[in-house]
Order: sequence, then structure tokens, then C-alpha cells
Amino acid sequence: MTTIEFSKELKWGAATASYQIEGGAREDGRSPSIWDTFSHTKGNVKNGDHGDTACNSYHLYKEDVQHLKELGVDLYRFSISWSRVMPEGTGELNPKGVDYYRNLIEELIAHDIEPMITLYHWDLPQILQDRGGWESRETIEAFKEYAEAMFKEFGDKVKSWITINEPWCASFLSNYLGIHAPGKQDLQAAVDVSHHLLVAHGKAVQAFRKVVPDGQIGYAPNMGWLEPYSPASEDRDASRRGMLWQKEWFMDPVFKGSYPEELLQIFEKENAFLKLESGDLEVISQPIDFMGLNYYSGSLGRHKEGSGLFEVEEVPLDNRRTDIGWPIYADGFFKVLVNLRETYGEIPIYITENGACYNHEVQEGSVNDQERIDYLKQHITSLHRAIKAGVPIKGYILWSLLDNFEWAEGYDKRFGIIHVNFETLERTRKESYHWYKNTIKNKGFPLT
Ligand code: IFM
Repeated sequence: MTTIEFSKELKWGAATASYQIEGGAREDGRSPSIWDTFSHTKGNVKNGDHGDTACNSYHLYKEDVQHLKELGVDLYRFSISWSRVMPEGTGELNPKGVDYYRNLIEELIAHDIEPMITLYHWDLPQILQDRGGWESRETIEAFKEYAEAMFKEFGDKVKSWITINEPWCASFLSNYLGIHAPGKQDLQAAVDVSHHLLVAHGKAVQAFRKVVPDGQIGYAPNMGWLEPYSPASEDRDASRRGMLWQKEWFMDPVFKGSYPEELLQIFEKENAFLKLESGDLEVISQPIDFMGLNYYSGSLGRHKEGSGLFEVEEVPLDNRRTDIGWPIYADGFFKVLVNLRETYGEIPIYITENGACYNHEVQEGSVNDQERIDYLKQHITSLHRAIKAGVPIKGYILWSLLDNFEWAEGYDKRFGIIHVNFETLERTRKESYHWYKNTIKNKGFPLT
């Protein structure tokens, strides 16, 4: 029988994010975030869904930790709701908000699960958006203040931190494509936001070194993989341009201290300019301890004139899709990992998210999500191949522990290995939960 086996050193985890699971949106002093505003504005989210209650993990966190414990994970990646702990965006901390995370952290540690905190998973306090949000450099300073306060509160117990989740989504998807909060369609705004997010990341890293000198910090960019459709130079160039937008724009500044020239020129042709201030690139390129990677999908990249900024058409490999419509491309996961090492060197990598959307429901008490298991097998096999190819991978964190609020898609799109009934909030472990539990226990799985 063919088996995939990992070393004992690889860490296994599961991930969630505050707005997607917590609920308790108006409780104990939390102020609205941009996602409260956006989801309560008609037409932005499918079915008018919002995160007011979500999975109610604000109250059910102990039950969730129990699921994590029995799953056997080494670590749990969750995010802090900025507006819960610092309702004014800056200044005073909200003791009840801070207590929620302190209790969660203590519960995790009591069950031998390492907490990994994401500081920013998109829920910017609305009060800061009202002052310009990430388009304003003031938000960089606010983020630094918030990050520093969190390091001081939790840095004695939490040693693994992520500054920003998926800066591409927080900038271009939200401010250029208009699909996520705050829902703008303005390339200049998106370029400004992307740069400010990276400066904020660098400033948080600087603060971290002082407050948590024995901790590790990184960030979690998302990217797919675009394999050139053919060896023709026009397809190779088109694929490269598509990848520059997802990868180099968010990684070159951090690891090389520069933005990719070709992309600057593409943006300039559209009258969108990078507004660099002196010292920005030095701040952004602070050494970090690990690179995160959120990988879900990929395609073939084919040159097509007139198709968007990058003249690249994404051609799916075949007709396999997850239930959110994303093509499945497990080999792309291997390719992107090898490419990251070739481009940025030996920096340790955590897979900070990987998983699949399948919308199976509970039938006679169980959820048979074999498709999710197949997806995970294929992707974890690619991970194994990447490790064998010498990519320094430290951990694999599955998205997601729970079905949750899938942003503009609402609750219809399910990524969890635990099913959540959004009427009763009852949790039901899916077949994939049991499969992942065995994989963690055995440090691998049989391929058949
Ligand atoms: O649910 C999201 C998550 O918040 C960020 N990464 C992708 C996931 C699936 O879309």
C-alpha cells in the first residue's frame, strides 16, 4: 500500500477567523467593524447573511477547543477582532474583549494546543474606516498601537503570531474588485491599501521584537498557481504577470525590499501610483521568522488581449471544482512551494490555510464529505513532495475547523471539517474531521 508519511517535527493545525465564527457582535463593548457595516448593507452578501451570531464561538469556545483537542492538533490559528479589544480603534482596551481572548488562550494551553494569533483578518474597526481606513497612513499607526497592545497582553503565553491575513484580499479584492468590505472599485485606493498594509506589517514586526523577543512572527499571503498554458512566450509572460499580482507584489517588498517594476508600470498605465515615503521599504522588509501561505486553487494562464489589467485568461485544467467554483489544482500547490523557495530562499514556511468548500449536510447524524477528504489527500501529498524537494515547511494548518461565515458568500459555502447548523449552532464532526484526526495521529495516511 502506498503511504504518505511526515516527520514528527511537522506541526498540524486548524484555523478560523474572528468575524467568521465569533458572533457576539454587539456584546460586551465590541464596536462595529467594516464587515458589520458591509454585511448589513443590502446586496453585499448572499442571502443578506452577516456575522452577528456566526458560529457563536464567543460563547461556545470551550466546546470548540474540545473539538480541537480530540482532533489532536498541535496548534490553533485564530484571529483577534480589533474592534472587540479596542473599540475606538486606538487607545483604551476593552477589558471584556481582552478577557475573551485570554480565556480562549488559557483553554487552549490547558489542552496542550499552541495558540497562533492572526492580528488582522479583515475586520477593521468601522471607526477607523470612517477616518479613511487603510487608505490613510493613520491606520498604520493605529495598527501598530493595537498590535503592540496585543503583544503586551498575550505575548507571555502566545509565541506564534501573524500580522496580516491575505493582503491581496484586504486590498485588491476589497478596494479594486469591490467584492469584500469596504467594497470600493478604485485601483489607486487598492494600491494605497496594499502598501499601507505592508508598512503596518513591518511596524508590527518591529514592535514584536521588543515585546516578545522569544516569539516568532510572519504574515499570511494568499496565492494560487498559474502554469503557462503553453511554452509560447506570450503565455509565459501572461502567467508571470498574473502571478506578480498575487505573489511578488506582496512578497518582494518583504523579502527583497522592492516592488516589482513590471507591475508598477502596469498600474501606472492605469493612473495608479505607488506612494512611497522615505523609510517605508526598510520597515516592510524587517526580517520575519516564517512565511505563511494560503493556497486553495490554480489554473493555466493563457495570454488574452483585453482581459483585465494583466491580459491573462485563467483556463481551468479540467472540470473539477469545489462547491465554491474554484478549480482543483493540487500540483500547483507543489509548484508554488518550490517556486517560493527558489525565489525567496530558505525562509521557513507554514501553510497557514488550505482546505475545500463542499456543502454536504448532516444525514442520519453524519456528514460524508468524501470530496473534501480527496482534496486534502491530494494537497497534503503535494505538501509531502515539496518537503522532499527541500522546501522548509514547518506546519500545515487546515481551513477550517468549522463551517462559518464565508464573507460575500454568506453561510451557504462550507469549508469546515465540523458541520455547523446555523439555526441551532449544533456542531457535527464530518468524515473529514475523522480522516484528519487519523492523519495527525499517524503522521500521514494511506493513499488508497
Ligand atoms: O474563508 C476564507 C478565509 O477567511 C481566508 N482565506 C480563504 C478562506 C476561504 O475563502
